[in-house]
Amino acid sequence: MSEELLAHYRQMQLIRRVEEEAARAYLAGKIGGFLHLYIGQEAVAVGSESAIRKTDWMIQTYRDHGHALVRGTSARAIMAELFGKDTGVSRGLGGSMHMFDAEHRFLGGHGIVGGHIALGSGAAFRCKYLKTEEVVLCFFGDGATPIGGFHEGLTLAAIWKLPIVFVCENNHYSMGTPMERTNPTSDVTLKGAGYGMATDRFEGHDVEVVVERMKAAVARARRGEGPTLVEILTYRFRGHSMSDPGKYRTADEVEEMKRTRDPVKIARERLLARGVAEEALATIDAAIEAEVADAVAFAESAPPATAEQMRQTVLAPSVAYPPRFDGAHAPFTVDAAPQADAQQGGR
Ligand SMILES: Cc1ncc(C[n+]2csc(CCOP(=O)(O)OP(=O)(O)O)c2C)c(N)n1
Ligand SMILES: [Mg+2]
Repeated sequence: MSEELLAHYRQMQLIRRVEEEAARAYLAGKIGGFLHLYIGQEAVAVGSESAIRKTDWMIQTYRDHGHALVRGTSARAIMAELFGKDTGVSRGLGGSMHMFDAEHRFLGGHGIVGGHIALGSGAAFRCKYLKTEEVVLCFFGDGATPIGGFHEGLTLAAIWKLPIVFVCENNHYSMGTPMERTNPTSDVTLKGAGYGMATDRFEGHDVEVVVERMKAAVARARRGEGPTLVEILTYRFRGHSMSDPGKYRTADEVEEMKRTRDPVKIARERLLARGVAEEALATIDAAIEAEVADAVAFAESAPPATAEQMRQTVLAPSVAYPPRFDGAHAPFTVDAAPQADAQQGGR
């Protein structure tokens, strides 16, 4: 038991340290765009990964660094992605919100709230259609549950008994809006019951609890008994994104949650209580520090994307760049375009 918990502690600590360093780099101006941290919620991704096989699938919202890490994306590839480098997991084009790793069966990284839930059902349909016995875990926040895509995704999964577990990571806020202002009920599982599917609801600060409860839902999906909606009550210790003034909750509330519901702290204290030596944890922590420092150095040292790399990854191969209309090497201009079109009979 301690061996497994040690591995989970290691993963949670890695997620936390990667994100703390990402926040630091963001404030130093080295990371652009959005950055949504998962700090405080780590037990959900780690426990869920432990309940599935490497051949199963995960799909997640924009709060996706932890999920990519547990699937197997390296800290290097994640950090390089945040730094916008070609060596990043999405070749630097996705950034924080769009980590995507086909090799590790991680289907993103999606920026539109609720937009990926029907995609999760689609992936589960593929598993059922091809009889692969694989399962899809589809994660989203409390703020996604009033969205149309949520209801469409759940409806299809229920009708077709798809092998999918919908995991609502209820951290009680959608940006700065508390759940009671976005949902008529505080119990998300009532919505699953409305679609006739199995449900479960529990606090997700203790990784061992997450593993056990997720295993039950995954087993149900694998047995062909259809989807489960699991609501996991969790809490994010940082702002919604890096530009969150945090005025919608008190400092006391955050401090209390950190004191009583920090997944890394809970795991650490349990390991010590089970007789794991302080030095063993210190050794793990030191290895993580080295891994994270290496990831930052890797991300920083990679050259920025060249214009040619951007062209190759943004435009379809058949598109000339800059666009040419007459075969000559004249750059496209607004004035030249209609004339060129006319010469070629229009396009
Ligand atoms: C369709 C859509 N509407 C609004 C937004 C802006 N937005 C980004 S995150 C967010 C809050 C979502 O909260 P929740 O689903 O609880 O996830 P959390 O950020 O708490 O993990 C909103 C409204 C968006 N990205 N997509
Ligand atoms: Mg939320």
